[in-house]
Amino acid sequence: MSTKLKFIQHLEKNGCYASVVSAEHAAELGGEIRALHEEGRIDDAVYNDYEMQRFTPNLPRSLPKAKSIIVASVPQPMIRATFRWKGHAYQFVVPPTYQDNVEVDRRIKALLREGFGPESYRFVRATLPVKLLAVRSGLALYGKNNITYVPSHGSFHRLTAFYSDYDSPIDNWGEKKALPLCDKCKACTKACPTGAIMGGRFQIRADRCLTYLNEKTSEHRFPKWVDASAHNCLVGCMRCQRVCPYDRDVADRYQDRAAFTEEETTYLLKGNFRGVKAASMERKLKRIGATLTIFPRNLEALLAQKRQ
Ligand code: B12
Ligand code: SF4
Ligand code: SF4
Repeated sequence: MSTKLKFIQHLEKNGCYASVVSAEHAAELGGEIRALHEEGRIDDAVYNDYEMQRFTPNLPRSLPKAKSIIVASVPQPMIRATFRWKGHAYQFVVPPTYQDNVEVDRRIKALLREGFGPESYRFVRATLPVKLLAVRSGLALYGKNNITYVPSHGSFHRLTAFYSDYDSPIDNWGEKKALPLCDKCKACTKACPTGAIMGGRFQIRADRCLTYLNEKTSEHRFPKWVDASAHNCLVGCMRCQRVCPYDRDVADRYQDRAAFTEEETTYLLKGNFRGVKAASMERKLKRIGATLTIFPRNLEALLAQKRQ
């Protein structure tokens, strides 16, 4: 784990973790992901869907002389929402990290300002492959499910990063490391409903990950090879985290944030969202970290299991 600079201690006192590396590593982070794509280890479809500037990072125009990158981890629970449908109430889950991204960034920026006290530095949000950054900075470890883990919160945390003009005396850059138990454990490989986590290769097949499929807009139907029993969240998937021994202590961290009436559930199952009603539903969905774009497909898939 990272050496404890004063601002890092301040974040820890407030329940978050952080580490810092030299801004010179930004290009390296992007280069590593691009190299995997060039080797054919990231499917073109996944790469192109998520590429954007995070895999070819540039120092921000507003801070061209950034000296460091600060990466932070904020604990997050699963979000639960209740849907009333045909006289029953069903609870469906949205995994950690779908919600509150803006609030998380604001909170970390505020904690950084407090942590540095009178030394006033600038913090500009960095678009980077943040798991790789977190692991190479010593903040987190990779699980074989390719999600990152931090002490106390397991994989239930959101990562965010900022470029800064803070010239850190420490550059926590190191090699990638996996969780100690991953060597022998096969729990996530067995639990993955789509075969995305493979024996013999650490890097997952992201194009097979259920999350990749159910984050797409609803007109993209699920491929035939996805079993109807695979679906387990309103968006995303919790199977490989639920079985992980490092998530044992956080597995019951839920927040109940919304309840949808019979009428609202029927509306979400109809699709073709427009007008004032769509706008107000979008606002309600935002509270649980979801958007209208994934309806009706994902809700249909979950409710279909209840009918069986
Ligand atoms: C694209 C993306 C996806 C894609 C592709 C995921 C993937 N694994 O590539 C899809 C849609 C599938 C996805 C799914 C999910 N995602 Co996502 N996703 C991203 C995004 C935008 C970029 C990730 C990326 O860089 N992928 C490229 C691949 C190649 O990088 P990588 O997974 O880190 O791969 C490394 C390992 O394979 C490792 N490795 C390879 N071999 C070996 C060998 C050893 C020994 C070791 C130690 C390591 C190692 O090296 C690779 C990098 O070089 C980030 C946000 C961001 N800005 O970074 C969020 C992000 C990674 N996602 C996140 C989350 C939470 C998820 C889900 C868990 C959501 C869910 N519950 O449904 C799932 C998990 C799927 C999974 N098992 O990985 C969080 C992760 C938080 C955390 N705790 O780690 C992020 C950081 C968003 C956020 N800000 O919180 N995601
Ligand atoms: S379930 Fe086992 S193999 Fe998978 S990430 Fe957790 S410890 Fe590693
Ligand atoms: S999120 Fe689900 S589909 Fe994706 S790797 Fe984990 S268990 Fe497999």
